[in-house]
Amino acid sequence: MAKDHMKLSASEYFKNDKQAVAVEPRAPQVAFPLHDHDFNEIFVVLSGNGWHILNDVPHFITCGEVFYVQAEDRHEFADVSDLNLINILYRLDTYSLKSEALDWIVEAASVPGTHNRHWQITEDVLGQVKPLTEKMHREVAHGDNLSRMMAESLFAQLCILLYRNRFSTDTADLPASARLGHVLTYLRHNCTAEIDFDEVARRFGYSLRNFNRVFREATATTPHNYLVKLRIGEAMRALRNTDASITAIAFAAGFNDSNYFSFTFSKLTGMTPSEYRRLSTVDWIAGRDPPPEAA
Ligand code: RM4
Ligand code: NI
Repeated sequence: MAKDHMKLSASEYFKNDKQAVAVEPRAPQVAFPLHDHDFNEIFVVLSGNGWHILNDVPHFITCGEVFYVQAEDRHEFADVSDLNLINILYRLDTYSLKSEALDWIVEAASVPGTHNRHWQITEDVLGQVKPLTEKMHREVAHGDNLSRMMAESLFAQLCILLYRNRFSTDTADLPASARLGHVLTYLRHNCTAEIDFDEVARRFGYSLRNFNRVFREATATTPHNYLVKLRIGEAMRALRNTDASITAIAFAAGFNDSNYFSFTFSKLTGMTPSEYRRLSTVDWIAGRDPPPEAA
């Protein structure tokens, strides 16, 4: 059952008909109801956390995560906490300086799977993204032809930067500030396994205290709460896509007690796992905005 959703139009966000790129800093990104667009988006999370639900699939997102969202994708932001992101909007019909890196991003996104339109960049790359997008933002504001070209070329650079850094590298030689992104990737890919944070901190070169502090500053949550949300996200996907038993799903998601799983699940979503399973749309997040009026 398709749920009502808004359709955002380029005319509201692009300065003029010719412009191919728009920059929307979201500091904060507030909860934003289900919508699609007639333009595409690439957004980068700068800090904080929240749920990003993309085509009905919930992702608990934090700092350094990059999402590529196509015009016809339906998505929303919910249950956000100090979520801070930069959203780059673009459209292909007027984009004259098209770069190959964008083609690769688009191509990767067309391969089915959770990680193909979603990846992690490290703090040092984030440090390069910020000035680039700020500059883009200033150029976009002018609206003349040269600024438009400049904005497009900066956008090409951004695509190259994001694409070049989407695959994990060896973390051993990275400075401390650049390691957190790898921790987050590691947790996302291993969240269903048993995780010992002492060991994770050590593995990525932090003392436990320093680890907790750095983690909190970047994500506005604790490592433990982050892990629980990742596991709940896994369980939600399994509840929607399989008919495995709740107990089996709880264990597969990394919980070792199915009562504790159901308790945590209900606390977070306001409904039991089986109630959630029966829902065909994502009405579950406490405090989410009511669906928009149909246009
Ligand atoms: C919203 C949110 C949406 C985007 C619009 C333009 O705050 O970031 O994803 O489509 O802005
Ligand atoms: Ni959007």
